[in-house]
Amino acid sequence: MTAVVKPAPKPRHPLAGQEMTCADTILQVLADEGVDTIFGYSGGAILPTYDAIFRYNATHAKSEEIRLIVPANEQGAGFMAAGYARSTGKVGVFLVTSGPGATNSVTPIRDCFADSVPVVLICGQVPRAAIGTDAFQEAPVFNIMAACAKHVFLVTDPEKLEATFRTAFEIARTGRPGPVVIDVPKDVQNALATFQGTGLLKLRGYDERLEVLQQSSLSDADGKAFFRLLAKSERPLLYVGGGVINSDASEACRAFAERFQIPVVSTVMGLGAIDTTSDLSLHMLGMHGAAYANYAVEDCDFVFAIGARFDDRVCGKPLEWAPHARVAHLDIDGSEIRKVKKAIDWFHVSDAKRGLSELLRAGKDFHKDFRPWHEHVRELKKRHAYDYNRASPLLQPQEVLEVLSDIVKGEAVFTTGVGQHQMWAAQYLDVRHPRHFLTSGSMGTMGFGLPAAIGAQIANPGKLVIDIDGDGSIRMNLGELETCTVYDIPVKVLLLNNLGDGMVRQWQDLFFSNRYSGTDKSMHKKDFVRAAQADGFGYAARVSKREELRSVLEQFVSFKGAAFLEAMVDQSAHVYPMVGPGLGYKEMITGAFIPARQVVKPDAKKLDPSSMF
Ligand SMILES: Cc1ncc(C[n+]2csc(CCOP(=O)(O)OP(=O)(O)O)c2C)c(N)n1
Ligand SMILES: [Mg+2]
Repeated sequence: MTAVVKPAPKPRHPLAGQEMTCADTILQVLADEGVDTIFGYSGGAILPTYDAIFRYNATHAKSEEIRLIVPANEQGAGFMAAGYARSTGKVGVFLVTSGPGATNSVTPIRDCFADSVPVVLICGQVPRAAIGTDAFQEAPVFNIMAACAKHVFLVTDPEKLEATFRTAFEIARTGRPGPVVIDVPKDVQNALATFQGTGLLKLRGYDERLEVLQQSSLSDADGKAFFRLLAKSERPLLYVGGGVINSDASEACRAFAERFQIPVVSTVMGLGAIDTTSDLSLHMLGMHGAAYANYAVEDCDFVFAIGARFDDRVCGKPLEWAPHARVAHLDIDGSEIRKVKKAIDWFHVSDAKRGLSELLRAGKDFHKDFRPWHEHVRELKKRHAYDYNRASPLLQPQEVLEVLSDIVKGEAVFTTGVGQHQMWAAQYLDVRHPRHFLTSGSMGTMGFGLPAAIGAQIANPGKLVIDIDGDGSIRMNLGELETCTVYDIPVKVLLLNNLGDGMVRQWQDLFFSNRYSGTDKSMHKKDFVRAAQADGFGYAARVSKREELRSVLEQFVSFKGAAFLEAMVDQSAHVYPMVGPGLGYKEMITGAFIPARQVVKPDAKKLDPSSMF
């Protein structure tokens, strides 16, 4: 049993000492935590808390209201909360009922865990006395979520509910961020308890690890060792991941790259950590990364991984990855060190922002001229740039994104579905700022784009938010189109329709001799434009002609409300470059339009069947 920690002396909460229902306490803690929006769907076991939202808003000024956004499906609520959190760094909140409400939330919880996104999910649960009886709408939330969340609480003692909620926010945002689930039986929501206004649960293990992390600082010896490695290097590279964005270390990362003049490759999660249009940016590495980024990894002699975890989409063959390089690793999570890439020459466990600032200080007298290496990577960038079939009469998905990027010039928050369109979005959109490219990176969850865009738009009312979606992905949460118009959320949805599950077809083309099992969508009847119109979109259009592309895209992004544009694109386009699953960068294929250093033919036999993921 966890004890409640004695609160540190702070100004007394105006409501401290009052008796209130736990449902009202939940609302008050959310308000104290700065929550301005709850995404959620109601139901029997969570009704007391929904009622508390109504009463809270009825008794508070408009400016203090906690907005409730009701999705079409709880999965949508989870991705809205995730979009809110990813685009701001603040904790996103979603609120669902027991049983099916909770199980519909499993996917976004796992998705948030896999991408280290801070959200709190509040689930109603059947009353305490009914737990374990297979009661109506009962699901073993604790057991299910324990496998997917950073932490799960089942509140059985009303006196501990308040501290549990405050602790949940603390856990979600501290250390390596992640999702926290709180399961609250209905009778606990109705129970009375004394409001304290402060106080956290003591969590042995977590608190201690956090303390160590907060105390950790770069020793002189470690600082010197790092710069000895850099001094020996002629061809250094920064490999930047989502951890840089999560710890708001983008500025420190840019300063570090500039100060020591080190080129930067980024994971899909790290896009925007440094401006992708800057000279030092070598864009994305990995399975569908830039050929020049992957060649730079092949050629470098020192890699500094920051907030990145050598995921299989980057490092399918750890032994062959960066074969000539010494490797340094800075990460907030000690369990990531040597998890995949075993040969690590230097590491430091710390928040990326702090670690980078300390390294900058430690290297204040360091000078080395890497100009020959810059010359080399500049040449790589020029020779092996992203490219596609520009001669085709059919609209190419890449050109749609290229023109869009030229119109918005990096001043938009993008979300994506999952598939080819996601990878083309990562490749062809300029991402100039952190938290401006929101995608389901680790889980690769189709259906993420539209609800994530809604959440990001709510968190950033003044910004242009554009969901780049696929015809397969958008169908998974198509009900959320109506959520845009019900709440007048002016997101822009750009659907790259290639009539099917393009990414799966690409793998079937390359590795399964064009057998389109389960991916032939020629039977489809869906008219997406009419669907958007039916859901109240004031702008819903389709484009398939090159001559109209730019003007239609301009109208689309400048439309004042929610806008939907379907671009009918070449179904046969493939995403290149491609490093096949489980293969090394030597096996990278660049397709017909990107010059390769050496010609590699796709060879299904080379694939290790055990790593066909
Ligand atoms: C929920 C879910 N189911 C299945 C998959 C496997 N999958 C990955 S990409 C893809 C096809 C996506 O199709 P679409 O959204 O049209 O994107 P495209 O590749 O055509 O651009 C599938 C089925 C997934 N990533 N997520
Ligand atoms: Mg598609």
